[in-house]
Amino acid sequence: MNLDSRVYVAGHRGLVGSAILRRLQGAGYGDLLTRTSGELDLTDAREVDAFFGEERPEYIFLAAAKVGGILANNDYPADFIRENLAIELNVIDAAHRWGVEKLLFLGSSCIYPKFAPQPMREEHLLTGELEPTNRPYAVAKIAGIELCRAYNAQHGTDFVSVMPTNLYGPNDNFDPETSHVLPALLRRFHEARERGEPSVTVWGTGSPRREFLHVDDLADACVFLMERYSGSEPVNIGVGEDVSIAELAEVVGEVVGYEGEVVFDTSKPDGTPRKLLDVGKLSGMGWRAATPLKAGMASTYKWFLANRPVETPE
Ligand code: GFB
Repeated sequence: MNLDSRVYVAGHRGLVGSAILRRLQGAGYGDLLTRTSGELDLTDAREVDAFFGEERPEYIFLAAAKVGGILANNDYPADFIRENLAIELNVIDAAHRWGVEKLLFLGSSCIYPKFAPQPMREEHLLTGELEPTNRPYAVAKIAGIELCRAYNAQHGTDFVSVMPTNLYGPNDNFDPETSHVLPALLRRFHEARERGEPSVTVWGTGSPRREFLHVDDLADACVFLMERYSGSEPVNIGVGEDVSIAELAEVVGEVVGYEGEVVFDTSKPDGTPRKLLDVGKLSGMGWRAATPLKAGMASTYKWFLANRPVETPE
């Protein structure tokens, strides 16, 4: 991939897609292609085929997906599997038929088995039962990885898959119910401090452990791999260390400046106890994440304050 390659970033308005677009623009890539979901419905095969025929992208970052936190996955299982399968099948098949040079597919650390050995290596995929709260999403994402592998084997395509850990950063979803834990707690602690609430609730027991990668680091790793890696084995992208949800809540409290009590709501699910990635494969290629958690969280909080929906007084 070079600076005048025609690069399509699918899902450019989302957390991952917007970071990849920022990274490519910053590096001087001059022929970038984007479409909003209103302009192009990636779940519609005919629309996708017409788009590929007109625009002829050469490289594709497939960051478009239906994503959400543990409750969203629990509440809308059919949407998560249907939309993600449709997007993957349409884009990967069209990429082959229209002779795309290379495609990078985004998997996720939550598609590894619920009790995979920790830290999880790429070969642990499909070696055990999945976490029930997001199994539909996980099966769809595993299908995407298998689509890339099968097209590479049968058609000689160059479609690679990456497995990012839990992500955070600008353009994340901060909705209290459907978001992931880090943005959800940033917003909840912020509102608790603004309203002078004596305590703030964190879901679950606080004991699950999670690894957090800033999305700008992920974008950098995706461009790094698009330029240097070919193969059908997925590549983990993470920071190589994790924190408990309770420890995360402490850091959120420090960043937001909230000093009230943290209460754990054990009626909410914990999900997978731990999902730390083994990042040996990627670090062996010479890439490491650059953003420490507290610094990344502080910059994300600043972004949230500048972009949060202004609360209209009743
Ligand atoms: O971030 P999260 O929703 O996703 O939950 P997963 C992580 C942990 O944070 C769980 C706890 O143990 C939650 O119980 N948690 C505490 C909270 N407070 C909150 C809160 O206010 N909101 C949320 N959302 N969690 C997701 C998958 O699993 O990982 C997705 O469901 C996706 O498919 C994502 O792949 C990367 O890390 O448990």
